[in-house]
Amino acid sequence: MRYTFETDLLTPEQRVFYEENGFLLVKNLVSDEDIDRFRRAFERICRQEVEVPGLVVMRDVAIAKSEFVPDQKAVSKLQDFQEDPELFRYCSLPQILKYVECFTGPNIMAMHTMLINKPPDAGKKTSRHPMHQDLHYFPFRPADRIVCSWTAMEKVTRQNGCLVVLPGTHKGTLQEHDYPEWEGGVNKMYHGVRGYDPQQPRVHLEMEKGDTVFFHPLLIHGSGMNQTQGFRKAISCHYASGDCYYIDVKGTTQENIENEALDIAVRKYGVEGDFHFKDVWMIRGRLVQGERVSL
Ligand SMILES: O=C(O)CCC(=O)C(=O)O
Repeated sequence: MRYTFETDLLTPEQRVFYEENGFLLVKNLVSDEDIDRFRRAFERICRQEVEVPGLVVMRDVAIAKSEFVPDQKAVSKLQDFQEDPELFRYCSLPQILKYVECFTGPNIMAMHTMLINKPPDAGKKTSRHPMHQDLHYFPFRPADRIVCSWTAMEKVTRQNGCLVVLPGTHKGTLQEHDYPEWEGGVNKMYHGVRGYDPQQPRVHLEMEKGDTVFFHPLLIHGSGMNQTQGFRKAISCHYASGDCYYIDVKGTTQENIENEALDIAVRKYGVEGDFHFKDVWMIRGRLVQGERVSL
């Protein structure tokens, strides 16, 4: 088996399922109590009661273009919450790390953190997340030692825009990504697989609060429009083995995201000159288990 390690946690059926499909859904992994704490931490940030270094607060394009409203309804996503102890607790939950270890091995870095607050769609379908591979954003390898955990903070359904995956696509290669040409606009950094064929067989991952899906960074996935009036919430972390290494993405399909990420980093950290894509990731990464060998 190439994608999973032998531990005493995964059943043979679960291992085979991940090997074949590139994702694994675990029911009821995070308690209601923990999720309610994450929700309260999110609300405090939205009310601007706490300041978190490095945190990126994003707004949906449909909202960003309208008048700014300073409350949680304006926030579509928090990114890089590694300096918020309450939210970052998610990344070190022992029951999550036990699963993560099956994909990364014992040295574990939390590399990328997000809380997604998918807003009710304002009619322009901008709440969709285009189909993409997360590896597009990462200048580190090997891909097989990277995994995402994504936990539903409430019931997620096709109606409120659950995750959609293309099973087995983790066995392919990294594809070219671009901004999709959507009439209503597309959110910042939401690149999609170029020339994506919507006829490919898809699976909608409907989940209950606390259910968690682990998936491979080459798995093509996205999420649909939120057709309800509620804000669909999920919390996620991308983990990588502490033994992963950085690569130079110059001259590869990832050069477009490198340029965009560096532009943002220059504005965010005020850095200039000798600052590289890998530095963006070195700053974000936090060790959560074992040793930080080379990341
Ligand atoms: O939570 C979602 O709607 C999709 C998140 C996602 O695919 C991502 O941020 O890479």
